[in-house]
Amino acid sequence: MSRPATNYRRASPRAFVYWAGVVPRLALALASLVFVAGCGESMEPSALPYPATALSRDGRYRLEATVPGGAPLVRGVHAFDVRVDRAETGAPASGLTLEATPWMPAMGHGSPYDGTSVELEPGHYLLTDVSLFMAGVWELRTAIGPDEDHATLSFDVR
Ligand SMILES: [Cu+2]
Repeated sequence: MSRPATNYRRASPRAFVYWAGVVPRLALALASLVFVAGCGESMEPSALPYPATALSRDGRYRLEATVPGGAPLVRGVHAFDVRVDRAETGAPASGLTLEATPWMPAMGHGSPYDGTSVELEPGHYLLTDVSLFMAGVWELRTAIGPDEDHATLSFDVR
């Protein structure tokens, strides 16, 4: 037995109710996707101060970091100019070793640090080959030897 054609007419109000519920949810999901994809490309000024500064965890050192070319940083491999002063006296802190771990806090991942740290002049260090491969906020988590102190410098990457 074939079904009466009226079945189709009865089905359509239900189909309308179904789509009326689904379409706004799809639109919302799509809109949030666009927002997530777009926020890294934003050309709005960064909320983070530049040059980046930090006081070390144990309060020994004050750090200031810049990148040739200045802010905003673009995705890629960077060399960081880091000036380290003794917090108490403001004198350049020489003879330190700096080791940086790039970290993206919002996404919980880092990037391998293959670079080196050299002291160019007293208290002025160069960290080479720091890979910041995504747009967003990156931390440069820096271990400072030989005192085993730490400092975190934050950068906005476009
Ligand atoms: Cu990431």
